[in-house]
Amino acid sequence: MTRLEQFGWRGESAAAGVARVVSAHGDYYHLVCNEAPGEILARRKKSAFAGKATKARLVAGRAANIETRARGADESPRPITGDFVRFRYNAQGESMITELLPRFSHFARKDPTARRKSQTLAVNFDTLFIMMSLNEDFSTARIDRYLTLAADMGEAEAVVVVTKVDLREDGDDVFLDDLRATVAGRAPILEISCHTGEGLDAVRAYARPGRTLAFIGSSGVGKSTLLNTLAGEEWAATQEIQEWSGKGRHTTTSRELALLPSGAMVIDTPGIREIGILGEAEALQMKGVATHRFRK
Ligand SMILES: Nc1nc2c(ncn2[C@@H]2O[C@H](COP(=O)(O)OP(=O)(O)O)[C@@H](O)[C@H]2O)c(=O)[nH]1
Ligand SMILES: [Mg+2]
Repeated sequence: MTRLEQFGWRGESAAAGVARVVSAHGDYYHLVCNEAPGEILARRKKSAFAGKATKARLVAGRAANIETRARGADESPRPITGDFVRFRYNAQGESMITELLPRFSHFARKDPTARRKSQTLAVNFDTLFIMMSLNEDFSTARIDRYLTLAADMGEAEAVVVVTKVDLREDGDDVFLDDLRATVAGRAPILEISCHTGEGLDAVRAYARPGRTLAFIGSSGVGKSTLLNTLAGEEWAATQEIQEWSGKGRHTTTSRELALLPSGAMVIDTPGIREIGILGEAEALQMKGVATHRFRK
């Protein structure tokens, strides 16, 4: 198996000049490819991605004008974490990304800042884990909206993951039953706890070699904890040390693609505060039901 295939590539086996983005930092990217071991540093070729750059300059310049330009604009034509790209390898220094390859799956939300532009959260994943914790964060309406957005995400399956079930209390069955009725056949529902290990075998069944999982959900639901759990304690410890020394790449301030010992990959996304379609309050009012759970 080539290095790129290890990272989920399903095209021509000996592909040259193709890479996968494992992290993105503005114009700079970390890539994995068949040309070199480890990660290589690459830059976007300016002329190949000119549209977006022009737009970005306009945003900085004239905010009023951009409203009209941004509306209806394409979803990010720039590569993001998880993307496959064509690139020119440079063994001596920085390589150059020349083309974004088609995405087989894509999950986007509407921009919460009302510019009506959608924001791409994850691409090229096989399984989308829509995560929500069994505490104050619990909202059946929100999961409903995620599933609506996921309906046209491409060649991938959605899985609803209820986290922190170790915090289960009497009466929570009402909320879980409501969730089951709403999800009804659109996706499996896993109930997990990284603290007790409950339900983790079901998660591991998705973490097969060459498969990419994307974790989405509000900040604090336990996405990074699940990644650390799947990756193993040793891996997590290494990450912490790297973070401490300033070299860490898994702080989830941006999206990162991590290769697990099982051979699967995880795209951990930063927390999502707001997700498009309908405002949370509106959705609750429309349904006329208390889908939120409040403690104390
Ligand atoms: N009780 C409980 N707490 C958890 C569990 N998983 C994560 N947490 C806690 O939830 C908090 C947020 O977790 P984190 O993984 O950073 O969430 P993220 O923002 O989605 O990445 C941390 O304090 C975790 O220790 C769990 O299974 N049970
Ligand atoms: Mg996190």
